[in-house]
Amino acid sequence: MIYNSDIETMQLPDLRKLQNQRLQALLIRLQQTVPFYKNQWDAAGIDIAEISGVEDLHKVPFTKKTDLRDHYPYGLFAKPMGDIRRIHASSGTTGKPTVVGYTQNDLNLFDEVVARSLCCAGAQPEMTLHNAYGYGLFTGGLGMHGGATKLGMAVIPVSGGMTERQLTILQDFKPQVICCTPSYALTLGECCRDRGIDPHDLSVKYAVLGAEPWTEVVRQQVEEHLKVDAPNIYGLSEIIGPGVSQEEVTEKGTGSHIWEDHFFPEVVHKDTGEPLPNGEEGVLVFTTLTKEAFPLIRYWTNDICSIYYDSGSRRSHIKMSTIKGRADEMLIIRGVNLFHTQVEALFTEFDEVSANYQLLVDREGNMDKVTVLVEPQPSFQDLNAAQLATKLSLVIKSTIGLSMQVIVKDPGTIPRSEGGKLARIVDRR
Ligand code: DLL
Repeated sequence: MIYNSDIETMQLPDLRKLQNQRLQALLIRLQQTVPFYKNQWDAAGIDIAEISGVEDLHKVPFTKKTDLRDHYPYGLFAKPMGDIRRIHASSGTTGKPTVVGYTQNDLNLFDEVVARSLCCAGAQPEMTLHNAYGYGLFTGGLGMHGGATKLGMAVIPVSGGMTERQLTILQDFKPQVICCTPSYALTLGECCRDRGIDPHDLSVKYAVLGAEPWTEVVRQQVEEHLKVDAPNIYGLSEIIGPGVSQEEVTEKGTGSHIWEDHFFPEVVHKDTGEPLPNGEEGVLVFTTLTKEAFPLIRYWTNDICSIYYDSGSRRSHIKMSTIKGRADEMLIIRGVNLFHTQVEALFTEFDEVSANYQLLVDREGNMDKVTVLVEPQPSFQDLNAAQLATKLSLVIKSTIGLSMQVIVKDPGTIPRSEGGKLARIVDRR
């Protein structure tokens, strides 16, 4: 089902016209209401009258996370506090959180894009959603909740964690859809297996997974353990929360549609900031075209992916590839750039390896070194751990170009997600 067919299948020229109108109105509004933008544009010698459409956006400076920090908490809001109806925040790894605000219209927009996303993921009105994203300052829980309600679903607001209780609810409340992080879906799948719960007895058909980078390796294991289809949902608090883009359940593996009538994407070179042609990998940058309280112009997400149109798709909106990782979390090991998803992706060749793994980064003398901890699938009981470690290490070396020690651990010993995002890298330098 397509939630908003007129918009989601709109032909590109019409979509551009809509984006351009929205962009011009936004620039004028921001120049009048947010001193940061006026100052930034004045300093760069930008006359917004000359930005006639999205194709001119590349002339405008980026907005970066540091700009948000510098104006903590409300300095970039374009509406007075009296118009704000909700505040969320994302906890940065360092320093103050990033604070975002929503007017009632923004919350309606949030509901709309999440409703679109849920439909795109296979959900339908009258289905029940087991919502295991965290409720609170994180946008996942309340964001999915609002969109599901708007779609006409019944929402079970389980939130993250308390896995035993989640299993009881999954068995007894009979939801057709679950949403959580991919790493938590792995945890739930494993716990079902360990407790002898037959996934065929569960009613869940769709798992809408996102909030952290993941690959086909995790998808395959979640789909197998829970007997679901598991499409990807992407988003970030600064842009709105979940529902910035969504993978269509019948087009898995081809990328996620960005709802570009509201969130205009660009991909730029990670070092130079130069716009890159569609299909090339770089940093994803968004301009929010319709948000009222906290609009962002050319926001540098730090997420690495590519964007492209897919003429074979039911919807017209541009797609983004899966996120390889965040530019600011990329490891540089002996001169080689490394994202943990690159290692994860290699596990597809090894049926005996589970999706539970961790990268340890250490420094020995002047040399950085990565150790890969993996767990075998419990079903492979007579596995030769030393042989597996050697094979994996060889594939890593030949594909990524780095020598890494691989250690095969006992099943159940590598940390699991307990409800939220899982840190796959432990940097001990
Ligand atoms: O994670 C919003 C969200 C909630 C998305 C639920 C999907 C589902 P933040 O906490 O602000 O917001 O974190 C945003 O998480 O910039 C990416 O680095 C990463 N991320 C989010 N979704 C995906 C995904 C929410 N599907 C940051 N794949 C983003 C890879 C993702 N990374």
